[in-house]
Amino acid sequence: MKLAIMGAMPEEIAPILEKIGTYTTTEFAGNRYYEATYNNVDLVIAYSKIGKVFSTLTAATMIEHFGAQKLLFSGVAGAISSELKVGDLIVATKLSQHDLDITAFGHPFGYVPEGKVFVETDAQLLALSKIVASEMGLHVKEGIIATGDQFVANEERKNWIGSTFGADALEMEGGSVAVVCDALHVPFFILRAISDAADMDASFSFDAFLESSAKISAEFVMKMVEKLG
Ligand code: 3QA
Repeated sequence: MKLAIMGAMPEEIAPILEKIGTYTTTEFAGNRYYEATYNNVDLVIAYSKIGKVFSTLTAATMIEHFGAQKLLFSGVAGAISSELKVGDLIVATKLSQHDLDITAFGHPFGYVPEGKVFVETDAQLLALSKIVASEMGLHVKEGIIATGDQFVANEERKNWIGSTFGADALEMEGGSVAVVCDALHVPFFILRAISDAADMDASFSFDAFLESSAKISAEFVMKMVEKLG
């Protein structure tokens, strides 16, 4: 089985590469892809660069060029739900694109013809994450993640995303990765550790906690990889 592990920023995959130790590096379409075998699982690992377009390119490349059969995303997110504090983990049950807007034609936010507002994640990977969470003695929230090409640092925008999509957290890649995996029938899993609250202090909180939260997410994902072997 070949498994893809992706992040958006270098910091999001650094702890994973460190844990794996040795890997080969291949350049493809403007990104570096790292390949290794870990616990009998063939891995392809990459960070996409920030946003929906780059993450779409990377997810599609991992599947179509590198042959990944499952995909796990590890990274950080801004919290919408007041339950979520810096360092807390959230697993997406489904994802939407909060900046996709053809409402002028009477469609709901996040919808385009032949698409869907929400893309659901894989039930088996979700179930596996529950086992890993209990083994690690961690509380992992399951919830809706909203994705858009915006770093949200605004209470009003954050609350709008929360009420429009019922979202618990927001970020900039999960929703596009979900579309790719859904279309290509590749089971996928989106995990994020909170780095900020998407409010006026978000950029400071993000800078302070990117590394530590990315590490929390990466450690959890690697425990899942161990179970998939
Ligand atoms: C933010 C990263 C992008 O990949 C999405 C982090 C955490 N908090 C968020 C928020 N709004 C939207 N997304 C997030 N990731 C990129 S901008 C910082 C770039 O620094 C999730 C996320 N509030 C580069 C240094 O100049």
